[in-house]
Amino acid sequence: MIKKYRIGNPIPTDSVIEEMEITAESIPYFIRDDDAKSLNIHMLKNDKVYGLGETVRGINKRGHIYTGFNTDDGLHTEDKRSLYASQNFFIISSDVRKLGVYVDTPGRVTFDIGFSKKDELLIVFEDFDADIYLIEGDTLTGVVKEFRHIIGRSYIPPRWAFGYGQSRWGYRTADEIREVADEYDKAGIPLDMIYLDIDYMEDFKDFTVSDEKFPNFKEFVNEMKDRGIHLVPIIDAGIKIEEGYDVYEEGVENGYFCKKENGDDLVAAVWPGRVHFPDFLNDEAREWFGDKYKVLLDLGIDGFWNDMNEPAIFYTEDHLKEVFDRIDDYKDMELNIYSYFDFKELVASIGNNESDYRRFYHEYKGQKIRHDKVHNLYGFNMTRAAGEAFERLCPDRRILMFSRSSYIGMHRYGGVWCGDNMSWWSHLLLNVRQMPALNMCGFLYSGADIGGFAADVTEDLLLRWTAFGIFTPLFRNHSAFNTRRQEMYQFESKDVFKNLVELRYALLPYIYSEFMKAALEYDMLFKPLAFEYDDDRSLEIEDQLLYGESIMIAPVYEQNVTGRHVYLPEKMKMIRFRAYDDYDEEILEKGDHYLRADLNEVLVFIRKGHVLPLAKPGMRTTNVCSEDLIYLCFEAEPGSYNIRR
Ligand code: MIG
Repeated sequence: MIKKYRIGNPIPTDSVIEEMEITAESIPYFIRDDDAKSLNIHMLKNDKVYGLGETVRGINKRGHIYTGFNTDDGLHTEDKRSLYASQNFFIISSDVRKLGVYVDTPGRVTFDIGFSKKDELLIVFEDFDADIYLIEGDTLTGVVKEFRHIIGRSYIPPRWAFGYGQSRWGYRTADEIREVADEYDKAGIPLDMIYLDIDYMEDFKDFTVSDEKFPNFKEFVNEMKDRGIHLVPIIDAGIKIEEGYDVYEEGVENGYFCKKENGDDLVAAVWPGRVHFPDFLNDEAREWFGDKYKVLLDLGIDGFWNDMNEPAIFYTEDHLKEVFDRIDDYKDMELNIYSYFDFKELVASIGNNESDYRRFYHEYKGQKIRHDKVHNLYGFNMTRAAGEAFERLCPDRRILMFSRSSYIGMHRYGGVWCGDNMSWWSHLLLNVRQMPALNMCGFLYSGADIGGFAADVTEDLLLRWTAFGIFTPLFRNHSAFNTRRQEMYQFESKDVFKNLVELRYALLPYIYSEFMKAALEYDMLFKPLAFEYDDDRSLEIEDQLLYGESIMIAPVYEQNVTGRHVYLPEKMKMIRFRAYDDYDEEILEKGDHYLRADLNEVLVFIRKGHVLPLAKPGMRTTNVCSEDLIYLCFEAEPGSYNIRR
């Protein structure tokens, strides 16, 4: 059962699409404190808390404090409270109750989940205006499904977007892209996508392509498409201030950019230098910006990733000026231990400074609203601009779209990637733990930068991360320009990478079917064990996941090991894959096992009464056919598996 309550006078977010009556009574279970602008709920000793989407730490969120305030922070350490997304839905769960809570508020909100007091979950609002949805159900999956119904169906990408994609910040020319495709083909490693980072643009201007670096872009897109490879360009939020640049000029002329208090367009700086930010919250501006994607669609592009849409800010012109004014004070000063830190802090304060979010306004639903009040909706509405435009421009085609920043509601228009992680083993594990939480909030087409974005990857980390990445719908290897090259063909074990990616392609009928079921039935693709098993051990497993209806996975996320402990909540059939057509099978009893999983091996466990179909892989998703499948079964008939095409 789901009920909607209201606090104050919330700004609508459009995250919930179902019309619901507001319940007149006060919010049950919670203690409301109007002075502290908080809601407080007591947690039972064995309550677990699941959800909150893309955040740090474990599957069970208890014991940390999280802030819903979208932040461009490239260092995802466990002390962090905010990352790029605000996905304010969680479930408090024990054998006594399963209570889903969606806190719908577009501004800053903090979830203190047993951080200050171990048995209290305290929600503190910056503005005490919010819609609160409470969902009581018998099962975790039931609660999730009810929630997902009211926020609408999750985005479904084109089928080819379930292939493998190579990306890197720093592919500067068409020839470099050709080389990536050639090397993958030479190594026999399947590939469907190559991503274009900001390097493809002319001076980092959205919807332009550098003629010098990518001459005859349209032909190039076609040439790659003939090879079965989709080019997927990045789009940034900031629009370069430059006379003669149509996007800039139209935006200024029509008043489509975010404005300061005095009505001037806000001037900030990001990659292109000085920029304006489109007001994606303004219906007209959103439509205008969405139509711009047509420039690239017309060149044959059919997928995009939206970046820097928290929005990330290197500095605003006004704040920079204030900093320069204050720097003068330090000129004649000898920097002692205090002033040294103050000075450093002062200079560092120009980037992603929260005070900048109070310097500009949106025209949202007929009202002028200061940015910080609706901050978490910015990336959502950038992606919505694109999604709504695709519906207008090419209603019969699916376009690939995923974003860095997000809010619930955006899941209807695109997926997410988890931003700038590091080539760290702990971030592989974080990737594992974020997936089910993202799924709960509706974000099905998601994944992290496989191998890690920043820092230098090692071959074994990339192998292990790939062995998990073959299960994430968004399966993309991405890295920053100043790191060790991270394409699979750069490493010695090309054949192992080939086997892993081929296994992904062999799994495509299953992955696609399970993704479609999750989308159409408002279900999750990745589930913590606790969602289907209620024995004490299952409730605490943080490094194994159920994946679709048939299997459990247990990724290896530690260096220098040749196996791992796996807990089986029931009897299952283990498949130890070395390749799609080379594997060991063994039926294992419920309980604890230490299982070998070498660098070239992937552990999959078929659940009782279930079937795992496998196709013959191909170099592109289009070569993988959903007919003539091999069926790996555990006490089930092959015909019982329902393939979705
Ligand atoms: O400030 O476009 O998260 O994936 O490679 C960095 C360059 C801007 C951040 C994205 C990353 C991308 C990078 N971008």
